[in-house]
Amino acid sequence: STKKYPAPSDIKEELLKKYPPKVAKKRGKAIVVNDPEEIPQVQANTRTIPGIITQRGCSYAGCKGVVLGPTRDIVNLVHGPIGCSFYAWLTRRNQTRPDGPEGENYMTYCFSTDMQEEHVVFGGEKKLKQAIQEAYDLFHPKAIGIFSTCPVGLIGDDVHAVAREMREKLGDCNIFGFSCEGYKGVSQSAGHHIANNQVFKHVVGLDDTDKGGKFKINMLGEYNIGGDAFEIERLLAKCGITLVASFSGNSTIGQFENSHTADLNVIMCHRSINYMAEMMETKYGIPWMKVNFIGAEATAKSLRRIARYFEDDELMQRVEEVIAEEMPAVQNVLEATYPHTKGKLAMLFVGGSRAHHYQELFGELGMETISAGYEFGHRDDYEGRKVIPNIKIDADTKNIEELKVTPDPERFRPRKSEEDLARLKEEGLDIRDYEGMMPDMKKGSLVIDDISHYESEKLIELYKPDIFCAGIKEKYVVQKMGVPLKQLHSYDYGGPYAGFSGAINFYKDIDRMVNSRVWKLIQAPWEEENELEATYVTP
Ligand code: CFN
Ligand code: HCA
Repeated sequence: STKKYPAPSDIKEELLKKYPPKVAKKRGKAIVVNDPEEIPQVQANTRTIPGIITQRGCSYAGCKGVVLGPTRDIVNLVHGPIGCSFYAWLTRRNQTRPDGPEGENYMTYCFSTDMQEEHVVFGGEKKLKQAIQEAYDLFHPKAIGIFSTCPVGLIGDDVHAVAREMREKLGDCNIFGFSCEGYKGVSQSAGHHIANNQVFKHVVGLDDTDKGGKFKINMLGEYNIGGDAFEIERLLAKCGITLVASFSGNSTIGQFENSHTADLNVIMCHRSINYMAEMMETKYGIPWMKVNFIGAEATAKSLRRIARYFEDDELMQRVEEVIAEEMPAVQNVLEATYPHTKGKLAMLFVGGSRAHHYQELFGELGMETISAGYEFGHRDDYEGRKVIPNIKIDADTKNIEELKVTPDPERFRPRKSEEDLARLKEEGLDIRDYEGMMPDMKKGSLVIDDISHYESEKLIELYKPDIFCAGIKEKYVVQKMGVPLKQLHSYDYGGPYAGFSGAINFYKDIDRMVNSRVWKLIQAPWEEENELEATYVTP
């Protein structure tokens, strides 16, 4: 890049300067200057320091909003005050086809027990039973999931006992609870884990029907934000790959029940769904492999990896044909945008996988990601599995129980033997090889976990990036600073950004954003009036 900015170590120092010593020491461990050759250790998945304005959300958001939210035919019933439901009501832009072949679809509904003071004082189980009965009478759904919010855990309502009782009473409705109170764990991440456990325990494996298909996969960690899953489904179908289940974009409970019949799990967002993949491998023998459909090159590579895994010449040839068919349109748009986007600087602070995945797309536009970080990623998401081979996948989440999973004597079927996997590795397909954010970022880029609001403002001042990618809480402050912000959560109003057509959409949107002069014309309120400055009290 041609832009000049201070050395990353100076920037780090500048970010920490304002904090009291103890806070600076802790934050310092979460801010690291990257070196892909010698990956530094980064502090991640630790509690946010109180008083710091974080981007993070809660466990309930990770369980209800993220993992179960995109399911179509499970009634997602929130046990708690109405606000918890309202703020998780389709705000994530997980889509559903308006034109069917849906059948049941409850995604647009907002189910809540509407907990009141009376229930906090005298208990809310009765109200919960009534709500389940009401949902059942109205819709006769195949399944109802109950999500605990903070007060439920505080007063001790037993949602699992209620689920059991109502399941027995109603007979033909699968009812299960999630103890995903917002305060569990340190972020959304704990909620992912809780969601994985309960879906695995109560749903996966219920339907053994072999539904046919030669190359059967599940797509894990794809949530159909802005219609991404539709584009991926289109590509898989075009290649002749059968999608048994998707966890959980555009999914049905029937898919989950049947998902153990697949021959491979491919994982998009490893952070949110790795638990499911590990448990399915242990119990049923289904191997898993990381893929990435964000970026045209990444999409091509991922399709080739899947074809390679199945070791089928016809499939490999078909995948090449599809890539050759799709690429010219992508190249055309890229040729038109690249000259305007080349050399521009991006910063990505979002979630637990996109801050990494979207660097591919920016790379295709010739843009450099100078600084990036996750809200709630773990160390393996940053440092990569390869550099820390013995990392226990979820070692640092102490307060979420792991399910005890053992091979199912009847249904365990190793899809590939250890020898097969070793041979594939020799031939260039190491299904266990996935890299995190840092191996893919340049030396000297600044990696920051759980970035604070203050730090992001400082970063923008110092780097003057051409685009900042984050979420709704950051969007307007950043734009008032004269920098366009692309929401990498909801895509604002855009998308899909996955696959080949998604890449085209992204190139066009980013070109428009980084080359618009409108942001520079804005005068922020604090440029007109005196700013109120506060300093931390040092104890
Ligand atoms: S769709 Fe995913 S891709 S599931 Fe996760 S870690 Fe969130 S909701 Mo927002 S956009 Fe984000 Fe990732 Fe996986 Fe989304 S980067 S924060 S919990 N996320
Ligand atoms: C969540 C959901 C979220 C929030 C997005 C944002 C999403 O974490 O609860 O902060 O703008 O993608 O909808 O990540």
